[in-house]
Amino acid sequence: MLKIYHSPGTRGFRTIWICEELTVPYEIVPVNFAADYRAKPEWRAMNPVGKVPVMQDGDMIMFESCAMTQYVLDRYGEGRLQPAKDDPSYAHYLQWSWFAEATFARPLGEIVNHRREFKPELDDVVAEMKSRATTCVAALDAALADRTYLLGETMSAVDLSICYTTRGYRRMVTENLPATFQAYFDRVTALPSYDATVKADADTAEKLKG
Ligand SMILES: N[C@@H](CCC(=O)N[C@@H](CS)C(=O)NCC(=O)O)C(=O)O
Repeated sequence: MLKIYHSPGTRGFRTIWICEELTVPYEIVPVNFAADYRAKPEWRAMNPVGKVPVMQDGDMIMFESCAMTQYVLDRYGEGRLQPAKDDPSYAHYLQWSWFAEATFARPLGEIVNHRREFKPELDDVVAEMKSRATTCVAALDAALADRTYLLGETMSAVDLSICYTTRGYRRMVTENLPATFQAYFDRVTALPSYDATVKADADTAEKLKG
């Protein structure tokens, strides 16, 4: 069974959600997010830069949440939640998959890192990162103007990945999303798999406390 090494509230949420939506069996291994734990050789052996999440499938161990999503889709998805490579939407499937982490999540991650390292935080730095993230939200809102999901009328894994990042945006920047994007976020997070993922995330937090 897939093992997802996850700390509550972090990017393992993406991997759990994709498994829930595809009904791929998985087990969560709770990971202590404390920096000193992540710096230990035992964790660096799992993730050499000391981050979470990590996923294990048999002897295979990998990090990077969007790569993990793609692995689960390719290995266990049976064609669900992604277009075929010869489908006209495939290029934009790749585009939004990368955008979710490399462009949209990046300024949000920088706010978290900055707040951890700089006390008091530098307001201009945080404002710049918020502005970059808000530019991403505006781009998503515009892209959704004539469609239900980012690739058109069919939901795909990119919608889950983007909505995971949007959780961070709502927490760190603002809960006020532009109307089209808000309706999309509500639609995607109404999936039963989303509630199951929120519960799995909360259960992981409980296990770490206990
Ligand atoms: N691009 C990586 C980012 C991983 C990442 O930054 N994870 C955060 C938690 S969501 C983390 O471990 N941060 C701790 C740190 O950067 O020190 C991915 O998608 O897995």
